[in-house]
Amino acid sequence: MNQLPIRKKGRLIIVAYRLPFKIIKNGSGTSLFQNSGGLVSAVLSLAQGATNTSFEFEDKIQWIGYTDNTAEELEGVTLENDNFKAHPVFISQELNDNYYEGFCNDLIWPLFHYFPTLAKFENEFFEAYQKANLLFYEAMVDVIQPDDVIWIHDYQLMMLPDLIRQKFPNNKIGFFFHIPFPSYEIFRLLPSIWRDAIIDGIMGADVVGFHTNDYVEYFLKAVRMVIGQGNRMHYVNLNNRLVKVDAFPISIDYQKFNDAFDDPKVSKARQEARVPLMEKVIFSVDRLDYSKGLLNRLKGYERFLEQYEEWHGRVSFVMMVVPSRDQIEQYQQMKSEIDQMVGRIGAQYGRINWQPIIYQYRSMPFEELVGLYTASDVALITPVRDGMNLVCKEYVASRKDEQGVLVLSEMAGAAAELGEALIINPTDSQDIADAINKALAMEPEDQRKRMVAMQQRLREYDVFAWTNDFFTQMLMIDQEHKRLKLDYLTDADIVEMNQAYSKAKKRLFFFDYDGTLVPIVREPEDAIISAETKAIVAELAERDTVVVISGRDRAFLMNVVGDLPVHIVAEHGALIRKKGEREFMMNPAYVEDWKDGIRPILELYVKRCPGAFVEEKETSLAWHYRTADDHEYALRRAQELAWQLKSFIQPEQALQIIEGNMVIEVKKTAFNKGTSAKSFVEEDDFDFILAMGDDTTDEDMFEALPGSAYTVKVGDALSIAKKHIKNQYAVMELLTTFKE
Ligand code: GDG
Repeated sequence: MNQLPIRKKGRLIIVAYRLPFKIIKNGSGTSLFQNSGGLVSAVLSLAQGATNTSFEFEDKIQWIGYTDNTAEELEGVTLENDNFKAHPVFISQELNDNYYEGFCNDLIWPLFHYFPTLAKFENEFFEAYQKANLLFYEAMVDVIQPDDVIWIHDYQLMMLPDLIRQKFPNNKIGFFFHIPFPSYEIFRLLPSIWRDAIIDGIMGADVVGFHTNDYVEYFLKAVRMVIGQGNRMHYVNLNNRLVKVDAFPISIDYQKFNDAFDDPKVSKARQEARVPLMEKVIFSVDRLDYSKGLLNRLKGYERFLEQYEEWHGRVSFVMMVVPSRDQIEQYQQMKSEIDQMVGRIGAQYGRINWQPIIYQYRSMPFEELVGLYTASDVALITPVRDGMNLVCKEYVASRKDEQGVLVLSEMAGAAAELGEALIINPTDSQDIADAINKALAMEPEDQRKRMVAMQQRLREYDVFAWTNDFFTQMLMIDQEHKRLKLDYLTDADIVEMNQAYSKAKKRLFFFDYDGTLVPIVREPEDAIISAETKAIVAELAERDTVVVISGRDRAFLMNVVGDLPVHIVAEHGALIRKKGEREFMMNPAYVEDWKDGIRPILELYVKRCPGAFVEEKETSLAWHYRTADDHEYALRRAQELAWQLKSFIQPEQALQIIEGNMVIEVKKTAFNKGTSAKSFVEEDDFDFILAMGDDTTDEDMFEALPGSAYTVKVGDALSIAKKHIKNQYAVMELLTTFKE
């Protein structure tokens, strides 16, 4: 990965639901026992400089998280070890029941894993969630220092980024989401106040990370639908700042699992595991959870036994289930269904000397886990929904012998990266049965090829690369901000510009029309340039080259500025009328081969949105909703339409969707205000260029002009223009200052 030249210093603050320590009381005092999870080691490597990021972290890592201990128990205890300083968040039992057990685990977890029928929508859950997020915030307020970088984790803390942002606008905040972000149809099941709070909360971060591109896309759609903000590639522009939303597929400490193969304790565990087992071993391990597809797996295995008799007596399926939340009724019920099904399969297919399933309900030490990974011929991972799934990655990494077959559900985020696995649909028992058979029969050479390919990918993007990637993005957003920052034109700037103007011999002006030469008005046809403005532009055009560059059609522009001695660019560069000529020339790059496919979609949205209408320009189609009866409703429809168009349009159509002021417009990508402006610049050796515009489409123009050009954005939206100016009246004032 490319390293950025800039380095940034500061402390690292991690916020996750739980502190990564057990607090152990011993005789005289207390010690912290650090957990060894993936996140802890990733963060540690970052702080110890083992990961080569552009951040240089100072001091110990500050970790904010919940602890089971009470404030009294921790009174006087130093919550620090060599690497971390812990800042505990105390949450009362009652609050935690409604917050963690309630909102997080009885609502968000099932809903976001596509189990809406298990989701409980209780008002007190939401209140508790807000209160608990505030408790995390309060635990941090006195910890945060100006250069600190804050990294918040997961669905328990979705409101925290914005709480911090309000008080600490300049600190870098990252947010990573470890579970799936669902499609909008699921997300919208949440009451709208909750939806708003979640999206607003997360959008307080600078960088928002998910495991896969699908989750990114679903989240961006939720942002669009809930707060009405669209995205440009991976950026959402909140007017005063940018948020980057991207995929960062979490990984594992590859080397640790790969090296473990040769660890004597692991070898011993591997050998011991094989002794009582049959010729072939299938293995699985997961927490007890409905998302993990445990029953689907058993059904698939049952089908396999039913159909592939040749394997009877030759295969052992070791199914380890790690206890989790089994105090809850749903989980108890699931567990008893698993118990029954394991019993039934054993009773039907087992023999005195063969047990088809060895099922255990417990957790294991690391060595036993890797011992089992490396003792098995097949890993059978069948979640019905899983954010990523690390077990499958650990299985691949631990196979230093390059043997073993991974059977993996397409519903795991990891499936996007592990294409060489046998990918199955967990609801399809036949699919699972066939995959088990194929895996058991797979030739060693085929196993090796697949394993090596997957290993190479995981080695390159391990958990350290993941962290590095995330932090690099946090830094890059700073650079993007700098590029777009708001810098108003000062009196001194105007004096400097006037001097450059006087000195110059060949001067070129670009003016956008709506919002620049005329104020924005409710009815587009009422936007008629005033006589006063016209006179100012005419005076400039007497001496200099002036281009009026707009998205409007040619008829309108001819009507309003056709009598001025200016060049006119219509429809974002598709049509150009040169000064003094009568006719517009069509951009030769334009091919009319697309409108019939797009028009019906826009018309459908006219039917769905009373008052909206389609405008057909020569080279574009525009869906206007300025005139819609209900603006809020129309805005939602507009967001939906833009979304639908984005998924409908294929890259080879070379079409672009422009989200303007109360209008969604579709046009060809072959030209824009940038390509058009450039063609004028190239016509002569201009030594003074000034471009002004207020619209998103003017960004193309600002970007295309040479570095020496003056670029001025009208209004305060983020822009790559060098300077901003308040409004259209200020534009006129500025133009009157240019004298020969
Ligand atoms: C969430 C998302 C996402 C399990 N049993 C034992 C044991 N484990 C370890 C595994 C693995 C981890 O627990 C389980 O990780 P998963 O990713 O499979 O699942 P979740 O806990 O649901 O995690 C998930 C993850 O966050 C990260 O973003 O991938 O989608 O749901 O590391 O090895 N470890 C030991 N003994 C056990 O008995 N030592």
